[in-house]
Amino acid sequence: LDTHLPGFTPWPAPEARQYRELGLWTGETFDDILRARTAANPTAIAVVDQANRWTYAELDARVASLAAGLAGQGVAARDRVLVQLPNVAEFVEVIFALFRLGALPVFCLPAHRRGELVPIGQASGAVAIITCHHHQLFDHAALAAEVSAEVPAITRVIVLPDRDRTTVPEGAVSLDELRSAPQEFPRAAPSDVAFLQLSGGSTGMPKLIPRTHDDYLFSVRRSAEICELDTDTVYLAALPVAHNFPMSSPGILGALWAGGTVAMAADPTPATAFAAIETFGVTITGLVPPLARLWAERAEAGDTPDLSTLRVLLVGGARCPDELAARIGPALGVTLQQVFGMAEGLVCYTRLDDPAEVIVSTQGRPMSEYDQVAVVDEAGEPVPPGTDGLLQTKGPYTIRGYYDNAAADERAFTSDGWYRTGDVVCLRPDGNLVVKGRQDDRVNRGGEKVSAEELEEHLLAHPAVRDAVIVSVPDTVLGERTCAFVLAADPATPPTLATVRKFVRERGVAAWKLPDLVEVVDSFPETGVGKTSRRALRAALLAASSHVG
Ligand code: J2J
Repeated sequence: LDTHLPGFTPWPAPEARQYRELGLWTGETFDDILRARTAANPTAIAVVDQANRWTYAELDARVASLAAGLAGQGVAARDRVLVQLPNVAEFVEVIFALFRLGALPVFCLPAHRRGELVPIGQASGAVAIITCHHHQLFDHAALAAEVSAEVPAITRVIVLPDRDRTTVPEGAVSLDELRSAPQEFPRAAPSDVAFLQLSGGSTGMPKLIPRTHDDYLFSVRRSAEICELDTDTVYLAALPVAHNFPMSSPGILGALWAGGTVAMAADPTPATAFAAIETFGVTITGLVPPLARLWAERAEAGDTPDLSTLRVLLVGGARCPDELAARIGPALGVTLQQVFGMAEGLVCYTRLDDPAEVIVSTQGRPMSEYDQVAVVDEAGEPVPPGTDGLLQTKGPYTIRGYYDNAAADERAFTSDGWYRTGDVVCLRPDGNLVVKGRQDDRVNRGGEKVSAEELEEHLLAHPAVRDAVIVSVPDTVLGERTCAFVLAADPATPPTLATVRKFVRERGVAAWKLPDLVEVVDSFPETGVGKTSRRALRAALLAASSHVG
């Protein structure tokens, strides 16, 4: 099958041919991998969580009957389906059932609300949403019903019942009642899109990332090799599993690729995750830096469950301070592996046998010798070696365009197909990258990205706000936090942090996007060209806070 999903930008034919000839793209699908691992070792444990423990044979059987059930609901090959599930075994079952059908999961996060899910539903053209009933006291079934009411194409709401009940709300279909007798479906094309991932920090029109079986499986396989996974691997999904990092670096898919075990942690706190490590015999996991700090502090304090099975801790998603990087290995008795990746493609790792200096002070090097990286200035010209510049990349698993979004492509890709990451990096002579910052106004709040533009739009809708500018401010816990500089509509009644946060929350956005600080000012400093100077605002805030002491 040579036709691709409309809205997907394939790699140019010569590159695609080269990646195939080199054996980087193997022509396998995710469903092929599950079937092959099941055939090879049906009784090995594939997935565990607090309530479930499934062998590969059991997972495969569940996938077969759920795929048939979804087909019975009219979900067909190439249909997009929003998946909003917490870290539970059923996440794996659902996405592999969709793969078996040739339908495309769209990976939403449990923290997403109406303000994210509606635009994602519209942009993806989704026909269904699969979610849980409650998670952390929030009614996801009710949210899904709202989203389906607002997005006419979403005609089915499929809900995983809570563990202590069997029913789901009116109007929803229970995932448990859906399973039916297995049937055969045409095999998906390896070169076609397998799912849509989300880009961090996008506005109104979300940027959806189309990843193919060929390209993603290559990155999963290389990641599994670099992280030395095998059939004894137990990977703990501690971060929300729909993120690209716990999904694929090496993540749950890496663990399954290697024939190992996926363990799901209900949340990433030391209390929950340490118990999971002991219970499931976890060997490897991944965290963002603020959580890695929490884990290290907790372990340093002593009296923890037995963590001796844990061998590797990946840390990424945001810059890991060198000081923290140096603490992690000794505190947790692990090898630290830094990972600098992006859902659009390129993933860099430090290697397990790298010298300590490399592991502690760099974000590693690309996983493949076929990754191309360039460090350039604003004009796109290469900067001298060893100086800071903007990272651009292309290669066998870095996309050539977003899903059906020409305006975003125009900004994010060069005319010859390089992805402009927006990251400011320094490429060392030894080939390792050090991440220095961002070119744009995106705030990296402990790994969760906040688009300044998106948050500003929400604030501008508040009647007490005449104008607003979001800047990132350094934070010892999260790395960065969001500060909203605000011009009050009426200086006599300036908006407060509490009212602004409540307002943004009620507009239905993920909690991590609520501003951390509000500073009411009389005017915004300007750059020479009449644009607001975020740099000057940031400097003013730092100066003011040092006065306060
Ligand atoms: C500094 N910034 C980093 C790091 C990502 C593995 C790991 C992470 C992601 C991810 C991922 C960083 N130091 N170690 O997809 O497979 C920032 C950069 C980057 C952006 C991508 C994976 N690791 N970042 O975080 O798509 O700014 O992917 O461009 O969410 O996170 O964000 P995202």
